[in-house]
Amino acid sequence: MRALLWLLLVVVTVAQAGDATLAARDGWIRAAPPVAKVRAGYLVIENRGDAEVVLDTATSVDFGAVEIHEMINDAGTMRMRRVPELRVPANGRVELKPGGLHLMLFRPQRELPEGAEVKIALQGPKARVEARLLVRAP
Ligand SMILES: [Cu+2]
Repeated sequence: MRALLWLLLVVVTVAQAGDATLAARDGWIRAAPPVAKVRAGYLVIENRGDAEVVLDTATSVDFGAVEIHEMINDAGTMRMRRVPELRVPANGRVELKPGGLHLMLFRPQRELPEGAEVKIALQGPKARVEARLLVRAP
């Protein structure tokens, strides 16, 4: 029975990993001094499916919390604010880049010098994608 459960778990995991609708690429995190408690992360998410995909949760074992943010021009001053979700259009993409949408990475759980790589998972009600982000200078 236990072996069967284990097998089921493997099958479910493979099924998730095999979902090729979404792809994440060009992921990076802005290099910062080791004392930095917050980092900014960027990436491109592509949707090869025929339906819009919503992603509303981001997690990483390397950070205490991950939020989706955007920069807004508030009467001439650039500010950022949390957004509830990312919408990746059908057969399209969403770009997280400096000055726009980004991931806000709180409380690093380990040292992240230039060259380090972290994994981040983005998830929504019907989709999930994993991204690798490389720490580097802009
Ligand atoms: Cu932010």
